[in-house]
Amino acid sequence: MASPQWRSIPTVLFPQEILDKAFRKASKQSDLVEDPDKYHRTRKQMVRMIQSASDTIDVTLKKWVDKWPSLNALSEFDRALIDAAVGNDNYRKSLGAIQWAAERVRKISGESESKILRLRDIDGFHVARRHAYGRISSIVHQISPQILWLGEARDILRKLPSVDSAEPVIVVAGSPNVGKSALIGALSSGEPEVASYPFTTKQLHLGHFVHRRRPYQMVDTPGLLDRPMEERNLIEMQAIAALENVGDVLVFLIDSTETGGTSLDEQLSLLAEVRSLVTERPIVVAYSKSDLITEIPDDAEHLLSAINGDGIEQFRAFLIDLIGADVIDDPLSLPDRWHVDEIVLQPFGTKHEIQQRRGIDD
Ligand SMILES: Nc1nc2c(ncn2[C@@H]2O[C@H](COP(=O)(O)OP(=O)(O)OP(=O)(O)O)[C@@H](O)[C@H]2O)c(=O)[nH]1
Ligand SMILES: [Mg+2]
Repeated sequence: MASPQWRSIPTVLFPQEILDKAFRKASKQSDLVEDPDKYHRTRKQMVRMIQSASDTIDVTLKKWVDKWPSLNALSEFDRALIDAAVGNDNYRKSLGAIQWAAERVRKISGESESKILRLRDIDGFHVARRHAYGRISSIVHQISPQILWLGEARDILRKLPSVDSAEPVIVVAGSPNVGKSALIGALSSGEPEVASYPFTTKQLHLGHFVHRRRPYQMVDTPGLLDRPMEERNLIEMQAIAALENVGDVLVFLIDSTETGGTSLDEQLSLLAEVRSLVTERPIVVAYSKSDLITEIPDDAEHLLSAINGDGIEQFRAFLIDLIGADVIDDPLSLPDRWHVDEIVLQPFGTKHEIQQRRGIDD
C-alpha cells in the first residue's frame, strides 16, 4: 500500500476565496450570454450565474474530498501517523462536512433554477439570483471551520514521512544522539531523505537500501524517546506506539560509550519501557559507535560503527534475514536449516536468550 501523496493534494482555499472565485467565474459566464431580448437574456444570465457558481464550488469541494485519501484505504502505519498528527476523527468529520456542503450547493442551484423558470419578471430573476448566492455563501461559511482545518492539516501532513508499508520497514529507536540517523545513513544507498514529524522539531531521516529488487525502508524516531514515558503527552505516546508497532522490525540502538549524553543505565531502562510497549514486532538491540567502544558489553550481538563501517554489512544481512521478505516463494520448499526448528522459529535474540529458551545454561 503506497503512502498518500500529500504533496499532490491541492491547496485549500479560504472560504471567501472559494466564493470569490465562483462568483467571478459566474459573472464572466453571464457576459457570454447572447440574446437580443432583454427579458430572455436576463433570465438566461441569472440561471447561468447560479449554475456556474455552484458548479465551481461543487467541483472544488469534491476535488478535495477525492484527493484526500480515505482513512480506510490507508495502511495502519499511515492511519496511526495521521491520527497522531491531526486526529483521525477530525479528518473524517471535516471531509464529511465538505462533501455535505458540495451536495447542498448543488441542490440550491437546482431549486433556484426551477424557481427562475417559473418567474415572469426581470426584477424577480435578479432577486432570485441574489437569493441563491446568499444561500450558497451561507453554506460555504457554515463549513468554514472544516475548510480552515483542512488547510492546516494539509500543511502538517505534507511534512509526514512517506513510507510504503507494503515493503519492509525498519524503525530505528534509541536515546538522543546514540547515532540513529548516522546508522540509517550508513545503511542507505544514497543520501537519506530528511523529513519532519509535526510533533517534534527534530529532523527525521528516511533511508532505504535495495536487496533483490526489494526496497528496505528505514525511519528513525528522533525526539520521541528523550523523556520517560509518563512525561510524554498523548500525541507523542500515540506516535511512539504507532511507529514502534508498525515497522517489520525495531532496531534499538544503544550508545554504550555514553558520548551521546545518556547513561547506559538510562538507555537500558528505556529499552525495558520500549519492550513493554512493542509487543508485536521483533526488537533488535545493537550497539553503536563501536569505533569508540573500549569495553565490549557482554550481550552485544551487534556492534556497529557508522563512522568506519564496522558491522554494517553483517547487520544489513541480519535484518534482511530476520524480516524474511524473500523467503518461501515456493510453498513446497522448506526454509534453510528447517530441521533446526528453534532457530528457524526464533531467529533473533541474544545468544544467551536463545540458550535460555532452549533450556541450556551458559
Ligand atoms: N565515533 C562515532 N560517532 C558516531 C557514530 N554514529 C554517530 N556518531 C556521532 O554521534 C552523534 C549523534 O549522531 P546522530 O546520528 O545524529 O544521532 P541520533 O541518534 O540520530 O540523534 P537524535 O536524532 O538527535 O536523537 C553525531 O555527532 C555523530 O557523528 C559512530 O558510529 N561512531
Ligand atoms: Mg537523528
